Amino acid sequence: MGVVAPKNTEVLDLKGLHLYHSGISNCSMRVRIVLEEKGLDWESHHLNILVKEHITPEYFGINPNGLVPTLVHDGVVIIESDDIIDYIDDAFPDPPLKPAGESDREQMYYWLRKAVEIHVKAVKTYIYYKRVGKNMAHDAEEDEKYRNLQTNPELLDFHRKSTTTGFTDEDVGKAKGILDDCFKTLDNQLSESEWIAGNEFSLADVAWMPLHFTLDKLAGYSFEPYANLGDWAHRISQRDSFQKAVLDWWPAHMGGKN
Ligand SMILES: N[C@@H](CCC(=O)N[C@@H](CS)C(=O)NCC(=O)O)C(=O)O
Repeated sequence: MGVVAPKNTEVLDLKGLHLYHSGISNCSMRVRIVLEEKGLDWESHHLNILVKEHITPEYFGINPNGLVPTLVHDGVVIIESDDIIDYIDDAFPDPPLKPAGESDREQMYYWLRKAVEIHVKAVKTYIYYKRVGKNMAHDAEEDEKYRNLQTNPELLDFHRKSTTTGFTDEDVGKAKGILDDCFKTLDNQLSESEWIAGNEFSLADVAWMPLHFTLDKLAGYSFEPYANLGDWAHRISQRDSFQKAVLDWWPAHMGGKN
């Protein structure tokens, strides 16, 4: 979706880079990783999604889906993590996080879009079923507030399921099937190249590392069968950006610092 015209016009006056994000959110991690890789100064607007700090008319006025992350750059509002990190790489090209070669770049965009495309049906469904949904207290008044603010049908349906019937074994089986296919393909890819889209670290690696991290930490998804992915994740975990963007923001009650 990229750039949006916000209803909450207060953000139009913001100068510099402002990130609305959550410590635990894998989509927010992507943006924080890119900001740290590029050594940019940014202002944090932290919203704890576990206690629904993002479910307010003010925030829906900035991001019409009521999701984190949202980047505001000199008053320009950008939503959707894949579009945000692509935008940052264009606006601040040093060091570049898009491969120079055409086929590597196509591969990068394929995996970048894929990460976002499978988010609700696979990643979110699997994590909520395994972990988050069970820990989230539901309150009728809060649920009504959400329904009044949310207009996106896929998100309304997800919310309805997670607050009423829960996800079925079939939903979760489908989610796991999608994840298994992706990780199997990525594991094969990483036997041929150092990184997901060729031999340079790129936005594709940025997009998938948070999925690896949160599926492991929050949902106990097993990466045992994927040795190349294990090696790739280890290499990323050694980068400064991983410490600053992922570990430093991981919630304290889950063993992190935030
Ligand atoms: N396609 C969006 C998905 C954003 C998203 O689902 N964010 C999650 C955290 S990773 C969120 O805001 N969850 C809170 C909610 O669903 O209310 C993106 O890539 O930015």
